[in-house]
Amino acid sequence: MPDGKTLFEKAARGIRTERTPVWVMRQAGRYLPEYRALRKTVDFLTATKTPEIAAQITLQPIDRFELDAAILFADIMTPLEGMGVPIRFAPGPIIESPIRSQKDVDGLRPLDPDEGVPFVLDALSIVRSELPKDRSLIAFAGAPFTLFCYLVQGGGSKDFMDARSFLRGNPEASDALLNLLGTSMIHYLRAQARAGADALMLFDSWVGLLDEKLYRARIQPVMKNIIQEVKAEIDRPIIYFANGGSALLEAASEIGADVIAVDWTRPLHEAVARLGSSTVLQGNLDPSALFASRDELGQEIDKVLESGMGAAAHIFNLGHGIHRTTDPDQLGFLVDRVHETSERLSSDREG
Ligand code: 1CP
Repeated sequence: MPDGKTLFEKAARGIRTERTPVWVMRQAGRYLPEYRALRKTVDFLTATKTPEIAAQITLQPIDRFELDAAILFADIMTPLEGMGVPIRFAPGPIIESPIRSQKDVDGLRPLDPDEGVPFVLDALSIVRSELPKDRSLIAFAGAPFTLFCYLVQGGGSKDFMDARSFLRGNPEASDALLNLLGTSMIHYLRAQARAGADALMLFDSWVGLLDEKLYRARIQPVMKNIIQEVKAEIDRPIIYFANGGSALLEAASEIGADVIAVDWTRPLHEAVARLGSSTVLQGNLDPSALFASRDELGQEIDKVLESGMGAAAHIFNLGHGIHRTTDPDQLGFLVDRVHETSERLSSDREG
């Protein structure tokens, strides 16, 4: 690492590396026996609010596998308590009093990270001091539309119908809520960068429920503003995950993020064909491929790596979070296979 940049950071900035960096969404979590053991002694909310425990869970997958990045153990809903929304987890987030009117929106306050999420900032600085220098630390925030979905719906849902109807039926209150979430996430991401995060990620897990016209009109401006305001203050690569957003790929790529993370429904070479070869991509193995035989899993991994060769750079990941029933040894196999195949593909390219 002579120039002080990790493999992950080089790729995130569009530089091709001698092998493809790899990490997986939800790598700190329930598929790991050491996580489940720890969770028997402490509930989820307490774990996220205790810096030493959050740091320990963040490092669990790093101790086990040769991953290029750690992602902080927290949740997209973690900063919302600091905005005045009580949340509980069972295991997904539950909001007892959903936001359903302008009055409800007026009752919220913008996030002050030092006051609302000091434990996240402390956890990041612990992890950064313990993480090997050649690994990067990713901090994240929920994208405003995805947070809006949970806040208005009151919890998880297949189609977030109440949230989407509120977006159309109460446009002024909705835009006020989206903007308040946008401003709060700007403060949150900047604070996390200052606390030690090397890269930032925005999770837009439910944005694929929107059509392109609605996304461009109501969501894209909020997203553009986040990227612009964060970048005006700190220089960190930003990854945007627009899950289920293959119809929104062009619109999502216009917000100014450094890396576009894609789900597994379209191959990476299609994303390159649509967005151009200066695009940096993250993804996109189907998480269910980890349940296939080693033969088939190996072939699927190779296909993703080959498909990503046309991008300016590629960070290997799953197309969504690793499932909680996954055998951890399958992830070990994945990491080794990504190393082997991507080294071979890179040297073929050089030669
Ligand atoms: O019981 C438990 O131990 C809690 C399960 C759990 C975990 C391990 C939840 C509840 N959140 C998390 C951690 C988490 N959540 C991380 C940690 C770091 C890592 O990735 O390793 C991250 C990045 C998240 C982000 C998150 N939370 C997202 C965005 C990514 C995605 O998967 O789409 C979303 C949508 C959530 C909401 C959430 N939190 C928890 C659950 C079970 C859910 C999904 C609920 C639902 O919609 O039904």
